Amino acid sequence: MQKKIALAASVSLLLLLAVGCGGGGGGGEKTQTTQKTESAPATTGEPATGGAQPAASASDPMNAVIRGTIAFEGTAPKGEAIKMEADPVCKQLHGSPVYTQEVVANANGTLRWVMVYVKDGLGGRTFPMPADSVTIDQQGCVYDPHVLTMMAKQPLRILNSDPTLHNIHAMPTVNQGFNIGMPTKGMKQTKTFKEPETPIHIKCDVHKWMSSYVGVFSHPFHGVTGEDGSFEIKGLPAGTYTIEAWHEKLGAQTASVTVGASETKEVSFTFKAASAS
Ligand SMILES: [Cu+2]
Repeated sequence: MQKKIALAASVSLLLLLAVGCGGGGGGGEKTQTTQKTESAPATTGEPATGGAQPAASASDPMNAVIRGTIAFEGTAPKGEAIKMEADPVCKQLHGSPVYTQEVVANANGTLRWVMVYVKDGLGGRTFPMPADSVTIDQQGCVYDPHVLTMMAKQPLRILNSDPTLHNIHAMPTVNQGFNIGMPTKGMKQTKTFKEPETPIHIKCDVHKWMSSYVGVFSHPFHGVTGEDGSFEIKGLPAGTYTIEAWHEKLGAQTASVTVGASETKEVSFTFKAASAS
């Protein structure tokens, strides 16, 4: 008796499958899906650090740009040569003095090593993880780069390119910190910060002059100024944003910027030399 019921059930299932396959919609849908994938709009620009590519849609195109420069007013403090004698290996790695990277004025009157990022205005949007990891190297007994930005949960590759012991010590307050000894040249480690947190201070417990800052964000709209002091945040949806510029010695400034779809807006900040220096 039970066998018969089972058999009947199998036959019904076969019939259902046959109906499903023969139905007019199936084939068409498949083609549509393929087309959708192929014709997906290309992302309209890379974010400041070239990481994630947020998905765009017709109703919420992500192609607005906010860009500008970080001007520097006044005289930068005299670059202080780092005393690397404490570790002869570090000293030997350099033929000429190495200067601190705290306040670095560029030749064009701008400021280097400023983190610039969207602080507010993205609402509840979420953004995919960038495909690439972010790298910090310990090279010549300084951190390269001195300031970097990344997304939460994005892998942070830590390298030691020096033939000496470095002890990289991250000191977040929201995230879990880490403290890793890397005694040999070529050592690698990978770490992540799970939550957005800016800034996170990183230092070396062996070489007290070694210092770096990391900005960790829930989105890909961030970057750090380089030798021309400019920044560009691409691939934004239209909206009103709070843009923040942060410098380790000269503080933070914010500006509110409204940008429409496909629009580019300029915003600039001016940091003044600290009077005490
Ligand atoms: Cu070190």
